[in-house]
Amino acid sequence: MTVSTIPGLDAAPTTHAKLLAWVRETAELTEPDRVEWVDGSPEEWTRITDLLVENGTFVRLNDEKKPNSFWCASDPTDVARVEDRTFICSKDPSGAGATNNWMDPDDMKAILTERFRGCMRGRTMYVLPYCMGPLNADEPMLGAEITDAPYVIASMHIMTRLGTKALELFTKDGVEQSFVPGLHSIGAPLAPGQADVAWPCNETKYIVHFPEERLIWSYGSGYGGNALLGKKCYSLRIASVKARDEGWLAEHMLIAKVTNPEGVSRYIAAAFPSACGKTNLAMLEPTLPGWKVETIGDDIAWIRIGADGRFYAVNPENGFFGVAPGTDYHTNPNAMRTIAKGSSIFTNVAMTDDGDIWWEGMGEPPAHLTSWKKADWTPSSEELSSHPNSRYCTPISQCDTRAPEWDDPNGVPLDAIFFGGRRRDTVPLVTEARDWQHGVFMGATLSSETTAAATGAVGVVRRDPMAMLPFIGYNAGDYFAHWIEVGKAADSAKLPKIFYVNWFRRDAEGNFTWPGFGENIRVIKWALERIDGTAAAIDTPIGRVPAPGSLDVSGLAMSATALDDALAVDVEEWQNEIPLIEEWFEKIGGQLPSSLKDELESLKQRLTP
Ligand code: SAT
Ligand code: MN
Repeated sequence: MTVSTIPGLDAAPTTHAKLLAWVRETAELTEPDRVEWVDGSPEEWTRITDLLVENGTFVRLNDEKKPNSFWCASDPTDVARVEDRTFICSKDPSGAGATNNWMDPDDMKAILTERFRGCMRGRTMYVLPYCMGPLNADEPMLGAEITDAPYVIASMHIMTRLGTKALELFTKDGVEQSFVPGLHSIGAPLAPGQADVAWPCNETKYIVHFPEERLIWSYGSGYGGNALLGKKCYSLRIASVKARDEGWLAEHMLIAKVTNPEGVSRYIAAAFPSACGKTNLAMLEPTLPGWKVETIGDDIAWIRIGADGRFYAVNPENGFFGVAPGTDYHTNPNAMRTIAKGSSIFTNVAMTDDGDIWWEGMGEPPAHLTSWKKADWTPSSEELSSHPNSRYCTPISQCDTRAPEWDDPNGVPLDAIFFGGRRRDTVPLVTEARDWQHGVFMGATLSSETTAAATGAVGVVRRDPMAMLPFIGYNAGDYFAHWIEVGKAADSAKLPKIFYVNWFRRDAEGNFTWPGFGENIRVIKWALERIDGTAAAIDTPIGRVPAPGSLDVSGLAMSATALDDALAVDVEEWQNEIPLIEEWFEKIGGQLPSSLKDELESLKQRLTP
């Protein structure tokens, strides 16, 4: 088929020359049956979700249980981000650094061009103009995704500002604006007459970033962060490079507004690895009377220094793509209320016989379910009903606890930054950094046990700096140096205080030492009181921890020993941690800032009896 005959190719609703040229070039390469421009309208949502139902990708849920919502089971091999198939193709390998997979950009393009050739045969090529962050930002952060997966369209309707309203900004004030192009294909062309499957994908996957060109190419997967290119690929990997060049931060952080009983509000950001409770914290229902938490974002924060020298954070997303298992009215009632309103997509959870959804952690299971593998499931089944990385995708606009300023283009001023991981030992419930540099050291050495959010073994301790290990779009050593620099560029008196938390510490019997969830407000309260100067702390070799009696445990059924276990700084455990940090810093190599080596040396000294 010659290109000019591809239906829809010439029906572009924009005059943006670069966008048009890229769409044409991509159609020539991928040879789709037709081209469609996505407009983001409610009518389009209906049309695309109907199409997904017709294709067998979606099952419409019972309107009385979950209105306008859909159940979806992916191919069992396409269930999470693929970190070993994710590449940063900078011109020089040192641009990617030790924590990223690297390939020469020309070599990668040669390989992938052959993969993309003809890869959309028998399918529709969709063009999705979108904006990350508010449309009325001074510099709207534009992107365009080309995809052959209607699942991506439905998901991006929820997760981004999608379609016409974004496309208009491409030619704002008559000037062609820059945008991040993202080419995505599931890599499953259809021969004439070939029947499709419910979740087409390719066994070979590539998630590729060209940082100098601000370009994304993704092949072979239809799932989450591999396919919704506005999320991790743009808003973290590419944005982190842009942020480095422009003096700001693109981080894997939730943003929340916390108001105390006196009515004083503060804003916090918190970085935790995927599937370690960011969404739960962002929507936390405090157990302490009079406290209130409102949600601004649950996964990504873009942090810029304002004219007043403070840090201001914006959530680039428009929806939540949260881990489903473990979410219920006890752990995250606000997420449950948000999805109860409908207009949501549920991927790889179980479906009930009456057309609702179910997953592990929701209490007593029904007598029969359809599992995420589309098999009959009963409570006696050996396998889980839902994949551990199954997800709900739901609009922020439905979240009752969203803060009114959640989409303020200027962002919200940050008073505190929390780093946290999942560690059964060593890391206490909360530690306050002595200063910015020490806080950057805490972030740079953050460790966590791996989760099901990425393919590979679960429960293995790894360093996950600032919870950004899979998302730093450049050399991790340069990234740490950038953190130090950004701290210097801000007003030092207004820098957010940095804290390191661990909700997941266990006692000798393997029980969690801290109840977590809504009780985490107690730790946030202590941190905010530290900022106010009203809570006491004691110095330890690793930082400041709550002085006896300063952490509010009123009304909490918790033994004094359990609290001690949660807060303890065990010098021996930390001495054992040192070689791991040394090994990690070795790995980072020559770009590691000397100030972080100094931090390590002084930590070692403080731990020496
Ligand atoms: O698959 S996603 O990258 O969108 C989810 C996550 O890992 O946080
Ligand atoms: Mn995430």
